[in-house]
Amino acid sequence: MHTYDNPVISGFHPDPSVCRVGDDYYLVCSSFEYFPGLPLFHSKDLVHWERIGNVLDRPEQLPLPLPGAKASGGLYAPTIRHHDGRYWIINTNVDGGGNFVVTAERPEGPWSDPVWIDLTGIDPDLAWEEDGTCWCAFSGPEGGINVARIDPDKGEVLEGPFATWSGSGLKYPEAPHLYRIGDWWYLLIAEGGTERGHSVSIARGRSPRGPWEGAPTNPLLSHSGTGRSIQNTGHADLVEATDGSWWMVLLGVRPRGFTPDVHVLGRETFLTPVEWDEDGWPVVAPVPESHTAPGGVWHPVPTLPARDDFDKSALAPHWISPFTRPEGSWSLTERPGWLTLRATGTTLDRPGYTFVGRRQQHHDCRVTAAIDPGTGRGGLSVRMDEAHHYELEVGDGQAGVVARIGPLRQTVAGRPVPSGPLIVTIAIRTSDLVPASPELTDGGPTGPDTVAFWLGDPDAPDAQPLVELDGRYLSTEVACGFTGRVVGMYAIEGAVAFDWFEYTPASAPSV
Ligand code: 6LW
Repeated sequence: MHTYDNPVISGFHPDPSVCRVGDDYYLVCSSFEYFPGLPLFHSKDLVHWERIGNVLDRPEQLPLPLPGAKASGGLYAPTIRHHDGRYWIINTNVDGGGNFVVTAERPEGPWSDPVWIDLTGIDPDLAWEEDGTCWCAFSGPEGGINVARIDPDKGEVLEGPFATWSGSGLKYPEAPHLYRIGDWWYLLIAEGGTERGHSVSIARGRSPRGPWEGAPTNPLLSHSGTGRSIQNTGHADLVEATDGSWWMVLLGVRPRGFTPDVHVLGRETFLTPVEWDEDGWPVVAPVPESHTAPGGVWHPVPTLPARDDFDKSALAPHWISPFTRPEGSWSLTERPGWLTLRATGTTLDRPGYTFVGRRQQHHDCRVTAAIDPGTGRGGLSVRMDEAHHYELEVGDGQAGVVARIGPLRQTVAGRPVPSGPLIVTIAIRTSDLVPASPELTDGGPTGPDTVAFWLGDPDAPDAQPLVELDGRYLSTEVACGFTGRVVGMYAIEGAVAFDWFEYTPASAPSV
């Protein structure tokens, strides 16, 4: 038997939804203001997940820039299901249009353009009765769980919506999923809010209309008030594995640092086993740091390459951009073997800039890139949002570190650099391993990590350390919102070219 470690998808991949088609599992997550939207993964064993693309990767599917978009806006929680020979995803664009359905013959796509549904609220789900009747459960604008009978092909509401079972009384009942299992319909929800009080609850009835009976053991799952290293567990989806065992994917966080401890990687996707008791209720153990893998299959998949030499004709699907990625803002052909970014905005402090990055997926990691600023200005940035980001910026013969924390913005550690290509590095280390520099915290409580900036590769003799900043200010608890850190390349003046980009987990195995 094999053992897996949680999270099964690290970095900000919240609100996971999973379905099984034969021996294949597919999983989709929220992506908020980032383009392309809705990352889609494939697995043969529920443990090893390979990103196979993004569901919304065409401007006509996702009008960009998202009108009036803001950080943590955009695409909230999706649901993926397979029915009648097609893959279905229902989702909410809170910054443009509301709830919609997209379908595909193959999970790799192409996915259809959105069919919009006149339902308000978030966290829509899809479930079909045997006669083909389709139900959409969702978290209604009044804060309760609602269900409506819909035609998902036409986007028509045929009945309802009407309020239904909304949990055991905790705040924010949301993330509903309907399942027909045996003689029962089950309604799984999250309640308690996506912070430390997050939990999973369930009810059952003889019809999607109810009436519903809540499980006597609700909440089924909560880490609230425990000392577990995984917190905020909730927003779950159930799946029966090929061997007949049952599993739950859900979101959780891995906080770091001194109390009140903060998380920097966003809400990640975790996997935990589900048993059924003699009364037909699911029993969910606390989410384990590691566990015996689902039986029968162990199917490792290719992990993200550490280095991208930008020698392909398209950007790999894990590259994401906040709010938009207009034609002409990036090129892989202008300078073959380089990614050339052209400025569309003059600052990272307001949406509309050119940025191409990837999720930070490890607490300890190093990002190194070869940059040629030419006559432009840009560099490497680690960001939460427009008001919380650090960057190593090169331009006008100078390299400097810029820190934006809320209303404060400071340039530190500038120094002259020769023209032409140079190597720049951001090294992120957890405080547990490397106490933050005393001058940073005056010996006070340590944050989750430190973010160090180097000219050159830190392992090279000619490397020059610039400065080391406290990582707590790039955490969700400080920045607020639903995402996690993204590290990437940007241009805010002219054209800036990148020969390669390397992301190396400092201690954890690559995902
Ligand atoms: C998601 C909802 C939630 O739609 O946050 O806190 C939203 N819970 O379930 C974004 O993740």
